[in-house]
Amino acid sequence: MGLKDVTGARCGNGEDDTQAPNVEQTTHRDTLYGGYGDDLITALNGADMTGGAGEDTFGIDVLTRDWAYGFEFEAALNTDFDPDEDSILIDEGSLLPGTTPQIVVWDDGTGCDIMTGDIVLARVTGGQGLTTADIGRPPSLY
Ligand SMILES: [Ca+2]
Ligand SMILES: [Ca+2]
Repeated sequence: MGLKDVTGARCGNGEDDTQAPNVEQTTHRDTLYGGYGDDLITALNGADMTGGAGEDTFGIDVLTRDWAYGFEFEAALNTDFDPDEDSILIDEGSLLPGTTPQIVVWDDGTGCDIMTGDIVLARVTGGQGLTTADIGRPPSLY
């Protein structure tokens, strides 16, 4: 949770456009916990996700039109990805046009970032063995 500046906004303030508009957006970051059993957990515009036991599916969805409006979002965080059980889906519409998801393994080898262009969509603890082929890309998660 935090306050985000809205960048790129233009406000009419006379002929002097050097004064930054005083606009803020409050974003609420959810914490999602699956617990026992096989869960589908979807983060919309960033959330903290823990699947717990079972074969969990983690959905990543970012509304790219919100980026276009200048909003920024923290990457989704998956705290307990288990490659033997769990899977990841990224809403196709969350990818920047013309890009495919890229995997960047963390320096300490304990996880990875899933990128679209130079934007981190998700940080996946335990995802260091992921490949692009492991990530499902449905046209919509809803
Ligand atoms: Ca679970
Ligand atoms: Ca699990």
